[in-house]
Amino acid sequence: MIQMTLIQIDNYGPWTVTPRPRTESDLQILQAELFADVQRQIAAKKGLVFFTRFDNLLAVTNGLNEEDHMRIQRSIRNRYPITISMGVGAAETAHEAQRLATIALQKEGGAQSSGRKEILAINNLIENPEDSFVQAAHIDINSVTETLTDIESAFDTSFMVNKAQHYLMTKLREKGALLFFIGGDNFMSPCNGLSEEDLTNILKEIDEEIGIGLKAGIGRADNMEDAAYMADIGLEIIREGNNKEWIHVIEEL
Ligand SMILES: Nc1nc2c(ncn2[C@@H]2O[C@H](COP(=O)(O)OP(=O)(O)OP(=O)(O)O)[C@@H](O)[C@H]2O)c(=O)[nH]1
Ligand SMILES: [Mg+2]
Repeated sequence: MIQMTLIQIDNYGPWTVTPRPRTESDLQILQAELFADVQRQIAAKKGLVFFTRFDNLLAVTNGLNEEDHMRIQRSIRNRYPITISMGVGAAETAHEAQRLATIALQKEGGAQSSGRKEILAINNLIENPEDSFVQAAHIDINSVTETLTDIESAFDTSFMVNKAQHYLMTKLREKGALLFFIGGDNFMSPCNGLSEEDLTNILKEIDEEIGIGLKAGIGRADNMEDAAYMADIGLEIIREGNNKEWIHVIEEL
């Protein structure tokens, strides 16, 4: 099972414009610092946070219990001008886990409700460590430096990376997997239940449809940190073979 946590800033929309619109750069700094802060705390327990929409962060949190979540909320409240609510869910696929986490939080009130503050809404947690399992795919664009970064304008490269992201999200979502941009030409997909054949077919389809070549390292572990690390090793092995493989799975360190 994969466990996911939705982290949502409480009443953020109204706060950004009260008593008058706050300087955009300050909001960007707040969002970036909150992401880094929550990442540091969740990473300490071998989880991983994705910046998603910044006011809503999604994290793979296998290994974090109720108290771990509460401590993060308290620490943010003590140091920031905002509070965060969380929803937690665990399921066989990442899409289902985040859906359960989201529904649990939505039941406690809206994101723009001034009455909802620092809620921890747990649908379910992984109780038995033996049930904890994460499959992660680290997906990367082939030769982005030669074909885009060193040739196209920065904005046009970003546009192409975004296009690849949209195609990946669309196809992975149909299989119950998620896909997050993690910087550069890199994407991370928590993808429990996705077969190697399905992922290979998705990468081949995208190459045919938009001409962007992708490769994926896949890692499997009882926590996100180790799964992502093994996925990174898988990518390196594909590179060593001059990107001939579409995917490479690593299950043991
Ligand atoms: N978040 C993240 N970003 C990375 C990682 N590795 C590389 N990047 C970023 O992605 C950019 C592209 O790197 P590569 O994918 O190695 O370069 P490439 O030209 O596409 O070469 P190949 O992928 O080997 O075909 C780098 O300049 C970094 O900005 C990583 O592990 N994580
Ligand atoms: Mg690349």
